[in-house]
Amino acid sequence: MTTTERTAASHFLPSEEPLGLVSPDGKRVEQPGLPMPADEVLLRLHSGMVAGRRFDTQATALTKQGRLAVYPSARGQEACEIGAVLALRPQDWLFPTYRDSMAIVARGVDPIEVLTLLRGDWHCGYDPYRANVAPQCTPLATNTLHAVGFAHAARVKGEDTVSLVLLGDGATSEGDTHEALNFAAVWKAPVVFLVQNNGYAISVPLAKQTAAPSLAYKGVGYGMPSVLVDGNDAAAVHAATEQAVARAAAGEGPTLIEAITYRIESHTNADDATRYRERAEVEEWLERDPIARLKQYLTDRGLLTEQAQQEIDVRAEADAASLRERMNIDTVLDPAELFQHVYAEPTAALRTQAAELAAELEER
Ligand SMILES: Cc1ncc(C[n+]2csc(CCOP(=O)(O)OP(=O)(O)O)c2C)c(N)n1
Repeated sequence: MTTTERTAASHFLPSEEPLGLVSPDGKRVEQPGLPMPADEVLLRLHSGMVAGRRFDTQATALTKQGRLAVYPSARGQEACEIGAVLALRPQDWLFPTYRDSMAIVARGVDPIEVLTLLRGDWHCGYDPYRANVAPQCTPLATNTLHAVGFAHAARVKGEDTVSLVLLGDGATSEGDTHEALNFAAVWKAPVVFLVQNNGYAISVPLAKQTAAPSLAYKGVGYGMPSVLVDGNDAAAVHAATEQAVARAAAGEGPTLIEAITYRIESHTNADDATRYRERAEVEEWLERDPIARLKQYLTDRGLLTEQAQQEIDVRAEADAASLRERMNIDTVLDPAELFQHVYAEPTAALRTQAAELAAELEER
């Protein structure tokens, strides 16, 4: 390729300020090039975020009751989780992390199956092919490579499938992310990278993570359009993701979206965020709540009535109650399952260990 054939860098550059469509106080913001989703989509974003938050608070409560081993809350990140997932087409695939249970529920997976991993049972409690959702990845950034390989393979097979991969600000420092971005751009793989920049990688603040002007610049270096968006604005996240999915599906290659948001809770229930961040900072972000702003916008426009809001709340409450009841039933696990589904043909050592375990269980 000669220099003249290269795309100008400016084509890839993100905006200076995050793109938004609804301000923190619920007012419409004009954003050239980023269309406002239809009213019906905005209503689905709103009810999805309400349900997502209720699921999230329920899961957090279950950790306190000893029913869930660990839960990384996505409270405050609802606009990213729901906004991005609702922009996917049925045939697309989601590649989530441990933080993204809410997004998987929004994709249609039964919440109790989603929590199987975090409950400490099977690694993945749901059938990935039923809702096109890959297993949640706990090793950081490994899902970026899975998403690129999957998308590339789908294209080779002539399928119209886009991969959406969710990753955190910390994960952008992993080598895997850089390999994934490079291959995605070179292959023009149909992938959308959504970086949820929630300010922290456990206790490491963004300033200690990167010296880049924004994480969106990481896409520019590899040759892909990079978008900076207000991650607490569900309309904007949805619109940016939908555009990126359309580009990918049209064969125009990957997009990196950085969504600026904030993790309201601690990293997980095993972490204490008060040890590394000030309450005032959290308060500031509570003012930019993603649900409150869209609700305000919809209410002001007469699209969301009090009765409709009540119905949404009742539904979310019923879903949480059902999850709670089902999580209160102890699972019965067969220890022999430890040895299943690892190798098609178990190794001699594994066969011996399985026999030893069976004998030990027999003795008890
Ligand atoms: C390869 C790898 N290294 C380290 C860890 C330990 N670890 C778990 S979460 C985390 C921070 C991740 O932060 P970020 O990517 O910003 O995502 P967030 O948890 O904020 O959603 C780290 C270092 C891990 N899971 N995998």
